[in-house]
Amino acid sequence: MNIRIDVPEVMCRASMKNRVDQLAVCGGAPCFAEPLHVGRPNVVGKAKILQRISDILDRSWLTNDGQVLKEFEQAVANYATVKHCIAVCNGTVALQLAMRGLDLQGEVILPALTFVATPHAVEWSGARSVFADVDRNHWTLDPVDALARINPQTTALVGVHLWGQVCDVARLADIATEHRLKLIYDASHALGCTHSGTPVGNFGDCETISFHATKFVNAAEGGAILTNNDDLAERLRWLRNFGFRDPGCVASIGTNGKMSEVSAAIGLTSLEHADRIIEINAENQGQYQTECESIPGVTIRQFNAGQRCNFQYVIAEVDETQAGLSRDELMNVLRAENVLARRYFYPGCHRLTPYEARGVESLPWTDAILQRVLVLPTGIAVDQEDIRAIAQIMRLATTHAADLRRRTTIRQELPLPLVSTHSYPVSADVH
Ligand code: T4K
Repeated sequence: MNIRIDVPEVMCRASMKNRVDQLAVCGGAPCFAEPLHVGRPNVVGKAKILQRISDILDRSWLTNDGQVLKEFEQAVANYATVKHCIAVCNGTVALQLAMRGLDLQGEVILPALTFVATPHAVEWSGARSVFADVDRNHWTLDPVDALARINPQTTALVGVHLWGQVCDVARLADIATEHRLKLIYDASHALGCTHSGTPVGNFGDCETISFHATKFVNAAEGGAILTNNDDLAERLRWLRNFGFRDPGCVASIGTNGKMSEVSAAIGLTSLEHADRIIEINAENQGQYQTECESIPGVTIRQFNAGQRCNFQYVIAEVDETQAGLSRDELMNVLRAENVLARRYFYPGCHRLTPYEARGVESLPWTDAILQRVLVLPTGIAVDQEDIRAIAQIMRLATTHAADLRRRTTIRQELPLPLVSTHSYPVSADVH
């Protein structure tokens, strides 16, 4: 699946800045004429997508276990070398169905350092989220803290392979076995990643994927549950289709979690480019690492070291004492330059309204990490020149931190545009 992608000609080239007074927070023009988003979809294989959609329309079979959906499920299963892939309408529903399929009740232990969809899915399934801290090195569910929170009400552990870093799957499996707990992984960020050579999709009772537009393989909206468990796979197929076991025979309460043929067509085409997108992401990650090496207090985090990684997120860790600027101040500097850096998943799920009201857990590593993390743009819409310009902005800002801190503009958090009106060229040619 290593297909060439003609990386789009980005029209809005950066203007390189050399002096602090050129920074936008000091009154200069933004470095980028148009916003550079985190999560810009990798739109690839446009001609192939349109051909597939045309075929779908000709067949007049738009959803409900269509031909393209089956092809997509098989392709994902092959890619992850897992027995079953059950594709659904999004990653949140994938989590909800996984939890329903495994009959989670009582309490479920999970990290607070995740997108809010993870605890929400626990609550939708009727269980209660119990947040545990993350491991200081990997930033994934800490087996020691998870173990300490197990009580007779606990029914499951949910690990999150955050930003492609695979959890400590061996220790979590041991704990789950010893305490007879179900084990689910939210692998929304981790398709294509491996642990000890085993691809994500093969761990725990099942793993869930997101194919949202912002993911490196996308179906516009989509998700999937991957499992090697035949019974669970069968149950999930009923659950996704209103509980129908056969036409006319409802086996259980179900929902409508089906993926349409059009989404499957986009997903299948995207998956065909997965390896090339990973190569581009890896190049971007390497370039960020090189460019940021000499910036005090800014470290580009290396995920899943020694293993295969999809590099779909580039994470800068900002150490305020060395950088002279806080993460938020640096984010404001970048946003003023039209680099829409994000501080995912601040302030942590434990501090979001529905969960905070129950009393905030003490999660020291989660809180510390969430003060330092800045997610930078990557994917096929970003090129090496852009990365050089982004790094140069951060270098100028940290070099002149004391000067910048005297300005009020550095404390102004610019809102993110809800909908972008800018049209990026996409790659139409696939070879
Ligand atoms: N578990 C984890 C660990 C997850 O991270 C997620 C989702 C889930 C579960 C649930 O999976 P899904 O149900 O979403 O399949 C985004 C995504 O919406 C969400 O999928 C993702 N994680 C989360 C980390 O990020 P937002 O609210 O930050 O931003 P959004 O979707 O508006 O897009 C971000 C930026 O991307 C925008 O500023 C502009 C750009 N963009 C976005 C879209 C949708 C485009 O340029 N084009 C587009 O079509 O949530």
